[in-house]
Amino acid sequence: FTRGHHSVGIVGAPSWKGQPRAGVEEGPDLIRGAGLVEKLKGQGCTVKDYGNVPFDEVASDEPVHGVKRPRAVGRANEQLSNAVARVKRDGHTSVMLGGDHSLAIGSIHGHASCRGELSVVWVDAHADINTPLTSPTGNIHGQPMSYLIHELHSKIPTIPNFSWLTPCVRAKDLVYIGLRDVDPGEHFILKNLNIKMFSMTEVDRLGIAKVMEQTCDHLFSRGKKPIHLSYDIDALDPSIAPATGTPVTGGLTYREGIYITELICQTGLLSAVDMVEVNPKRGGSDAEISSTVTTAVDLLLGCFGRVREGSHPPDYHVPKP
Ligand code: HAR
Ligand code: MN
Ligand code: MN
Repeated sequence: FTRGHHSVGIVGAPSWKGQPRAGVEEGPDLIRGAGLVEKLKGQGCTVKDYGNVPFDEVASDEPVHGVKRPRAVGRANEQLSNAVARVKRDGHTSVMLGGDHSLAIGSIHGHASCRGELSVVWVDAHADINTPLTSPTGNIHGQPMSYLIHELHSKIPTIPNFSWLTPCVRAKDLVYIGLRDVDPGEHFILKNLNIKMFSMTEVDRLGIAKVMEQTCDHLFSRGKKPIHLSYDIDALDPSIAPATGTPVTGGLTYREGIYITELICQTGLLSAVDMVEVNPKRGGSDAEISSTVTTAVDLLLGCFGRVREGSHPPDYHVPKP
């Protein structure tokens, strides 16, 4: 009863194989354990939890073109794409809880398979647009956007278990917010494809309100498409969200992070959200873990109508004495 009624479908994606650090597969259950479903219901949402995707085991998975664990990540994303497509077919806004950010491949593909052309808002310290051949690490969580962008299709080599995947996002339909750790190959791609980006420098220069205004102007200039918000918790400053695999100093404040979700919610076009890279094993204390998880939950609540001024049901009456 805050900003209209939202119907939310939750998909857990407990996989870590797009990067080397154990623990990120605990993200989905941790975020649920912090009361996500109850809190969404408490703000007037209808919620269906589809549970965790039962990812297949992959026996042997040697690197290909430098890409690490390609078969497991490819198969997991195929399964996740099908799970997200089901949530969209059922008429919900999809919430994918990661897991590492390689899972955006399946989440965005499954979303696009039902809704067609999308706008993608990628909130992250990193651009995650390395191709397998520009990647300095071989970790697929640094590569998902390169697999999804039409304009990069010819630069992607054949990788086992990715043959199901076809590009589904146009470079002009992608906006980055929060960047502050971008590799040379990624920077070349961003500039070459003229991809809209608001690095932390632009957040400092413009303020988050103008960043969101310009994000909406850019995305809506060629018509309104369903929005896929892919939120990497490491976009936030490590002082608020320290429990993550690759923290980078100088990030978004809690308030900037929340403001992004409030504005995306207000567009009325939010159709799918990813919340990824929460890793309790990277937290230095219980307080660091809980600050990270609580922030992830608060960002999701902001996506679905929570406003900081407060709210009340339409039939509210002040009790008479
Ligand atoms: N750019 C680096 C790479 O390609 C690091 C990317 C990593 N980390 C993330 N993604 N959490 O947002 O490996
Ligand atoms: Mn990321
Ligand atoms: Mn990141």
